Amino acid sequence: MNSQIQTVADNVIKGKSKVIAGLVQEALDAGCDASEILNAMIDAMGVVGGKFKRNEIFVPEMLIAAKAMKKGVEVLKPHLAGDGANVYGKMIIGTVAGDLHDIGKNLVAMMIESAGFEVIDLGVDVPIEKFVETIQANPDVKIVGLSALLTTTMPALKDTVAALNNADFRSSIKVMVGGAPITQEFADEIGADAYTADAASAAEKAKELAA
Ligand code: B1M
Repeated sequence: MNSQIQTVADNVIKGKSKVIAGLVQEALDAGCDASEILNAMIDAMGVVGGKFKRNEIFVPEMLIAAKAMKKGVEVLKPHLAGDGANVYGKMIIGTVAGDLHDIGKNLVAMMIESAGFEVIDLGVDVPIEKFVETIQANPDVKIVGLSALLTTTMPALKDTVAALNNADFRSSIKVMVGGAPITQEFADEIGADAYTADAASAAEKAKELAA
């Protein structure tokens, strides 16, 4: 890995949110590819997760690493996003009830927006009713994206999809799911229309579903 990109990744792991924007900008100025920087930052969060699992760090350290990652993504955003022209229609996205993880969901929202959707981001810990109300208030919505990062919130994902599947608007929307513990098998089991493993493939799939 290029040493500047490595420095960005190291500083995400250390949670150096004050310097990260400058480091990302320096890497971009030196000609580093924005997607490569992003992938290194995503891998860095994986390293953070591994350290947490091994009890080498705790929740506060995960939180400051997440803050650093977000600051870095802000600088990358204009370099990753397309022109954002709304050609595919509207999408609603959120992290399911009980789950506070939003970095992956934000990346998915960003990629889908830049692929040509108008994105309504409901944030994290989103109750089922909020998804339903927002879809009812936006009858032109084409896709609903649900993110879950914890094995303990997979049931909330299942319940949210079930509520959408039983709603009278079901035939007018497509339901996409994702997040680290989610698999194609689980998505099929709970009756979602699509599962994707990462933000770039989520954007591709969204275009396919909206076409
Ligand atoms: Co938490 N956490 N966390 N955490 N955290 C994990 C997920 C964990 C794997 C760490 C570990 O143990 N190794 C573990 C879950 C274990 C499990 O479920 N079996 C865990 C835990 C246990 C917890 C707490 C329970 C810890 C505690 O309190 N004891 C707690 C739960 C809080 C809650 O949600 N109720 C908790 C809290 C937190 C913080 C708040 C401190 C912080 C989140 C801050 C934030 O998001 N604003 C945090 C973090 C940072 C992590 C790790 C380290 C990093 C997550 C991340 O941002 N990854 C994570 C470890 C890991 O992932 N290896 C971990 C980078 C991001 C780009 O990837 O989110 O996977 P990801 O998104 C990807 C894909 O999954 C996919 O595309 C994205 C981009 O390519 N994707 C979709 C995501 N959503 C999609 C939707 C789609 C399609 C694709 O369609 C709609």
